[in-house]
Amino acid sequence: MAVSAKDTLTERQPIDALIVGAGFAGMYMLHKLRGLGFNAKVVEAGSGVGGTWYWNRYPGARVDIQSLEYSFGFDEELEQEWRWSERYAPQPELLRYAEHVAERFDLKRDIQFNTKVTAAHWDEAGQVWNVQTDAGDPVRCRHLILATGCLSIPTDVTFPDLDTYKGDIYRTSRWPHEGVDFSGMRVGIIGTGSSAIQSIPIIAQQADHLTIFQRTPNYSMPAHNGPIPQADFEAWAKDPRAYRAASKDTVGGFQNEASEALATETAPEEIKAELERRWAWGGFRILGAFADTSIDPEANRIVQDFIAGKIREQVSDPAVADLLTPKDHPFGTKRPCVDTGYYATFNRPNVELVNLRAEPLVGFTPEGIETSAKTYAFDAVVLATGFDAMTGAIDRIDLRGVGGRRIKDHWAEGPRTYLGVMVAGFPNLFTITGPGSPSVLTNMINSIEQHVEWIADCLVALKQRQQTSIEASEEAEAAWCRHVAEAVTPSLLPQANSWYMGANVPGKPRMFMPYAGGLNTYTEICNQVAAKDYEGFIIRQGDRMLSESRTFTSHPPMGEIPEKLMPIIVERLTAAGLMPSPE
Ligand code: N01
Repeated sequence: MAVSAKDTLTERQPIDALIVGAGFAGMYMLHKLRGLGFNAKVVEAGSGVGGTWYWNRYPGARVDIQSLEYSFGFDEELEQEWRWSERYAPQPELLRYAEHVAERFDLKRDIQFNTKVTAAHWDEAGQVWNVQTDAGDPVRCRHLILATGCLSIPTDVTFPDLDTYKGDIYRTSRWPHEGVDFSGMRVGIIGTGSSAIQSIPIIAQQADHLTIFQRTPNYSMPAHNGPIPQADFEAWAKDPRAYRAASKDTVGGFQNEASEALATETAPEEIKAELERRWAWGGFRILGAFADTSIDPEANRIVQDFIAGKIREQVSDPAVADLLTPKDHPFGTKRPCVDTGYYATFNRPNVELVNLRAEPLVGFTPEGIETSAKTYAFDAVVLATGFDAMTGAIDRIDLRGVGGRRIKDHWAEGPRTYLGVMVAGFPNLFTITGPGSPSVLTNMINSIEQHVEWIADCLVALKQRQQTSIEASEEAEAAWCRHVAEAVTPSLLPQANSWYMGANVPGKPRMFMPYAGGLNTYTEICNQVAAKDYEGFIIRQGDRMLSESRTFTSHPPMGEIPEKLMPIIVERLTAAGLMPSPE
């Protein structure tokens, strides 16, 4: 008789590792641990693998990092046998890829679908996690690995009288599997983030009329999607290992021709040529044009003005173009969007832009949406209103560590982690791409591979020495949080009301959550920590403390900083109390 994941999850002996989530992170973690001889299982809330690509099925959904780089590199055969059809793969193809990976490595036999983890309590005496799911029987595991995704829980945003609305309501993040046909309908969409920017052009082609409710415009760059350019494919095919290594050895985990030139020291005609070249290339390449745009407001303004010009070029009504131009945050301080035909969509006669800053949204009526100016009638409304990012999936679990301490209390003033991987007081709990790691500032799949491999190495090291638990020390966690702040404070990133800052969720502590020091630097730090016998971690065997390293000293040396930027950096670090005031 076949044994299912469900049967083995209820064994009396604790399993080695329970992984929560069967997205790319959970799938690779399972594969890696199984290969190392661990008894690992996965629970997944959805009915299939794919995580982000399982849930976000809205029209136009596709990846914003080139597919040649947004795919697994851990297995050469997998890499060789899969061919992406486009530069930026669409969601259905990404889901097929996830399914292919699951099939190829026979993952599903260890995944229990349609199951949510509701609680996980650390049992100090037994040195195990007692995990409760909504599927019934509790699970005991030595290690609990949260592969729950950074953008997996939609915000709880609601609107007055939403329940009175008689039409259909769709959320981009929970799109019906059978799809939606908007033909002949009057459709409204709330939000203008990446999800909306990708779906609007497609919905506009289908719907009779589309009304877009915008509160804050975003920067969006053209994907110039299509078949993978031959030169790019050849650069990859020549040596996929080297290509992958080059992607990982970058700040963002993808190749971006990052320049060291300063915009403020470059002649205007050279700036224009460089920005045009990168705009024509498409996607995030423009982010790497100049080294000072992420720090110096004057340099950032140059790119802002360039993009404003591009919006004016694409949108025929100057008033609409002006409304679509971001003015409240520097370029790159919210995750920029990558679109296919977004701005041109506003030239269609069936598309209308409503500026919620001028006419705030009052609520819903049975017919549609009411603003302070008028009521708009719709057959269907789409909510593209975003996610409770980075912490949402974790703090919805009743997670309790040593002494019953709740993660929610530990994170009351913002998420605290060591290396974005472990939390003080929560032994044997790992987060993949958790807060305090580069995660959402990078090509996620390269971040995922780094995390999975580091966690797997850590579990092997523990097993070899028969150690039963590992836990971040309070001191190392505090030092890491300080380093996370040091990494972001010199930049303009904290200046936007972004989901990176928790600003899109009322009551959420304002704190820049991801690590902005770069994937390459971060990887080096994690490797150093491991090489120093897991510096900053407390390691136990039963109730015996085996090693107690409380410090974190593995800071990387500061890279070379252009002299011109030093005063800004010093001023920001000093103002934040992260550097003593110069006498
Ligand atoms: O969410 P968002 P998203 N009334 O938070 C508006 C990734 N992603 O799902 O800015 C009116 O960016 C809100 O307005 P404002 C990517 O990392 C990647 O689009 O708060 N409006 C905003 O316009 C991305 O950054 C891809 O003023 C309200 C929008 O809703 C992240 O996911 C594709 C409102 C939310 O935008 C999140 O993107 C999609 C209210 N009460 C997503 N509440 C790829 O390309 C919210 N809004 C791979």
